[in-house]
Amino acid sequence: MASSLLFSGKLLVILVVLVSTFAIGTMANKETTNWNWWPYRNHNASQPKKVVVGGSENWHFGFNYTDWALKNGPFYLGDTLVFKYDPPNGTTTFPHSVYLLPHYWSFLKCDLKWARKIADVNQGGGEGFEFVLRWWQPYYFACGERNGFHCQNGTMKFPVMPLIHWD
Ligand SMILES: [Cu+2]
Repeated sequence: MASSLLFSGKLLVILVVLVSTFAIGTMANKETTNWNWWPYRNHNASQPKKVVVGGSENWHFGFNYTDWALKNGPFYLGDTLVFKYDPPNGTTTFPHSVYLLPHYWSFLKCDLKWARKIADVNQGGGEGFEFVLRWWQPYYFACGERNGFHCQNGTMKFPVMPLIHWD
């Protein structure tokens, strides 16, 4: 009887240690995601940054931009997203563009009906098209070409919820 009490005591200690380790791990992970329910965060580098969407991949068909945004966020108010894509020419078979979709449902469906075009097929050349995250709101970016086909089948879409600098 005494030994089994001792045993369950030990088990409890192990459980507590395991659970707290897990909790710390989860909190650490949260720091790297874009989807923090609390918009304020301590942040040393308060200079707005300029980020090329997709990094060296730029803005093209078939790259997972939602995944890219999750891994490269969080983004902050005042940050600039740069969309780079070739304007149409003799060799470019698939021109691109940038649209803002109005809400999560249209984002899921790649429904362009109420979307706002923010950059046409020619604006991604050179230094690229720059978009500043000015408002504290979710942004749903998508390529609008081929009536949503690039968005749906080419995964040319991603959400951004900018955070607010606390310092
Ligand atoms: Cu496209």
